[in-house]
Amino acid sequence: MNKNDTYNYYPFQLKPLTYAYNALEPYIDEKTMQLHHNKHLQSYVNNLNDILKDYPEYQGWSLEQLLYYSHLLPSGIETPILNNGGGVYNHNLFFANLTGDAQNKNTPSGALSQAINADFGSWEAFKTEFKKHCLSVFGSGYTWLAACSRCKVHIVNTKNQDTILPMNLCPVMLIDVWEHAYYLKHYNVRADYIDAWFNVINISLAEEKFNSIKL
Ligand code: MN3
Repeated sequence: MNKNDTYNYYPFQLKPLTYAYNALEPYIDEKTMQLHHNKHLQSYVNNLNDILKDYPEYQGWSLEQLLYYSHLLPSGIETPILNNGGGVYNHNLFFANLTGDAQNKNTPSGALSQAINADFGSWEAFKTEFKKHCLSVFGSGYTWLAACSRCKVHIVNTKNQDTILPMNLCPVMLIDVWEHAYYLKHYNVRADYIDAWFNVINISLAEEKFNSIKL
C-alpha cells in the first residue's frame, strides 16, 4: 500500500467520491448516496479516529495492517477496529467501484472476462450466481468478487463490516447489501437494488484490480 495514500492512514478522512452524488441516477439515487457517504462512511471514519487517538503506537499502521493484524491489537480495541476500520475499508472499495460514466462498459473483457467465463460459463451466468450470493447474506454484509494467486475468481460473502483480508483474498469488486445502501429507493427489495447496481459497476476498475493480482 502506498504510504502517500493519506486515506489509508490515521487520522483517517472521508475519501471524496470521484463522481457527483446524483451521477448514479436512476440506478442509485442521490439521497441514498449522500446519506451513505456523508453519514454512514463519515461515522466509521470518526469512530476509527476516536478509537486510535489514545493508541499512538498503532497510528502509523495502514488501514489494511490494522485489519489484517487485528489479533496483535489490545483486546479492548480489536473488535471496534475491525468494525469501524472494516467500515472504512469496505465503503472506500464500494464507492470506488461505482461509476456514472455513460461510456461505462457493461461486460468485462480480457483476463477478467476469461476467468469469469472459465468458472461461471458467461457474464450473464456469473451475474445470476453473484445475485444469489447477495440475496443469501442474512442481515447485513457484502458480496465480493475476489481473486488470489491460487483461486482465479471466487464469490464470497462477508457479514457486517468484516473484510476478505483474513481470507488472503484480493477484492475485484463488491456490493454493500446493508439495508442503508438501498432502503430509501427499493425499500426491502434487495433483488431490485442488485439489478440496478449491475448498471453502475466500474468494470474497467475491476479489470485493473484483477490484472494487478499476480495470478
Ligand atoms: Mn454501507
